[in-house]
Amino acid sequence: MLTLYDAARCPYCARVRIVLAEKDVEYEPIEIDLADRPAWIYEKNSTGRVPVVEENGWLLPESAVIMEFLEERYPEPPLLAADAADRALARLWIFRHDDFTKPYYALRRGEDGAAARLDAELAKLDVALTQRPWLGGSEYGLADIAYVPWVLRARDMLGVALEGFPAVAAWLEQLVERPSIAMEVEVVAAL
Ligand SMILES: N[C@@H](CCC(=O)N[C@@H](CS)C(=O)NCC(=O)O)C(=O)O
Repeated sequence: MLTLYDAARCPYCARVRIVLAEKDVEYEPIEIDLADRPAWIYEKNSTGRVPVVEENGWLLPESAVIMEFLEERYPEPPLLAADAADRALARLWIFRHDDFTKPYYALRRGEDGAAARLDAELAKLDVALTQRPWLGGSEYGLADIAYVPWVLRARDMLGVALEGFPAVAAWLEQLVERPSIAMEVEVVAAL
C-alpha cells in the first residue's frame, strides 16, 4: 500500500491528499509534526520536507511530481486532459505556482505590500477563470488541485476576500462541492 508522509497544515500535502481522494486510492497517512520533525524524515527526503510518498520502499518527494506520478500510476479518473494543449496549460500553471505562493507566504509573515501582491495574483487567476471554466482548460484537474489549497487557506486562514474576484469565488464554490476538496475545507477549519 502507498504511504504518504503528510502534515494536515501543509498545502503541498493537500495537493497529494486531493489527488488520492479523487482517484479513490487507499493509502497509509503518517502525520509529521512540522514543529518537531523526526530525524528519520531526512531518510525519506533529504530536504526533510513533506509530502513524500512511499511505494514498496521507493520514495518520491515534491508535490508537483507526486501529482503527475499518481496520475500515471492511477489513470482513472483522469486529472489531465486528453488534449496536449490543455495538458501543457495545466503544467504551465503548476510550473508557475510560486508566483501565487510567494505573496501568500509573504502575507502570512505580515510583510508590507503582500496583500496587494496576492490580490494581483488572484486577479490573474480571475482573468484565466473568466476565459475558461478550469485552470487547465475545459476540465477540472491537476492545475486546479495545485492552487486550491492556497486559495482556501488565503480565504479561511488569512481572511483574504474573494468578492473582488468573482470567477475565482465561483471556481472555489464549485470545487468545494467535490468530496476531495470538502475534506480539505474541514482540515483547514480544524487547524
Ligand atoms: N517543493 C515542495 C515543498 C514542500 C514544503 O515546503 N513542505 C513544507 C510544509 S508545507 C515543509 O515540509 N516544511 C518543512 C521545512 O521547510 O523544513 C513540494 O512541492 O512538495
